[in-house]
Amino acid sequence: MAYRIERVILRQIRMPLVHFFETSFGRTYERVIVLVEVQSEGRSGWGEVTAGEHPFYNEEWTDSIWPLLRDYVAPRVTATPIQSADDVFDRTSAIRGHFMARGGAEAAIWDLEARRAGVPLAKHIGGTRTEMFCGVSIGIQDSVGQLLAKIETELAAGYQRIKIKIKPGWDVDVVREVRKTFPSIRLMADANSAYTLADADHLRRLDEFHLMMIEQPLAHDDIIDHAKLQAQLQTPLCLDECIRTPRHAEQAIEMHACGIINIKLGRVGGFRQARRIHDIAQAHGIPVWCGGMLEAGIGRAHNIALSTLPNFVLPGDVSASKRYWKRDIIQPAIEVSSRGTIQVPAGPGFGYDIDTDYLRSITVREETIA
Ligand code: OSB
Ligand code: MG
Repeated sequence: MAYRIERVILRQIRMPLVHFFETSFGRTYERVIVLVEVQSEGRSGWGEVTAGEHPFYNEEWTDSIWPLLRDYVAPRVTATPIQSADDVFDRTSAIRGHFMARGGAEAAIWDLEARRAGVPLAKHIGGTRTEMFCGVSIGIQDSVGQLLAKIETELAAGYQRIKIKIKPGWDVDVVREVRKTFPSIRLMADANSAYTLADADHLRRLDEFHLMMIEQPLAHDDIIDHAKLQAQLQTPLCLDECIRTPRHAEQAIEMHACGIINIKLGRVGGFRQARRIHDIAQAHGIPVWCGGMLEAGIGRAHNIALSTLPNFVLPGDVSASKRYWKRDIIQPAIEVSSRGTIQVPAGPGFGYDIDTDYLRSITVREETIA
């Protein structure tokens, strides 16, 4: 049953974070997020573009998304009827990169299609789980004491694993303190490309702390150096920034550049590519987990659907709305059980309602492409 996307509505919203979030490339106090609404036959589907405010995680940022979606993606998805959301990634394949902008629109169309069919998005993408496992990502803090206090709070809330951000000067000594205080928790570290292969000896000092994995220590675009580093470490590497396409996943696995893959919907261009990467990893016995990009509720709800695919066997970075927002843009807010799980909603589409009053109040830019 083909359907036509009649309208694409872009919105930019501003939302202050409850706590700042610091990675090796800087601090974020407020998110500026682009949302994509697609309309067809009186129904809407919603997507969230996961790019940051600056082109530091990848090349996309808040201001690159708008013209890309308006001038390149919207014309391609409205031109002719959609046969299946699974074809949408290919419609935009003439565009090099810009996976987050393209993925935001693709995810909106998956949501719309699931709502048309009256099924949960999780089921529509082929997911099987009814609950997903949650960890938290804790940014770089002003002191180790603050970090230990935050970890304590998150463990008490039930989260199943703790990820801390590291960078040169905030790494081995910090991890040692965390391990001393919490000897048996599931712990990992994410460097967001803050090191080079010249730091291999230094990074090897992390082996004694039995981390579940070290995420993306080296350059955002260098699978080969990660393979060289992995050969010198006991701790499994997990790739985030490096894996943008299914082919990258195949190459990284073939070269033993990682033992685990973090899948982010935006980074790879949406559900179709995410599922392919998931399937490749599964076929090779490589576990995956769902990463986060400080999403508001819509992106978070899409991440929950993605995490229902069977090879999402490790706790990811998708956690409760209240860790980020005083008020989320969806209702109800996303909650995490005391066992550190999120119940996958059973309603059609991504399964939450848009809080339209709140959304209107935080919208700073809007444009309709018909
Ligand atoms: O590398 O996983 C990352 C946030 C912004 C950019 C990159 C990353 C992150 C996180 C936060 O780790 C995950 C989250 O809580 O959404
Ligand atoms: Mg990461």
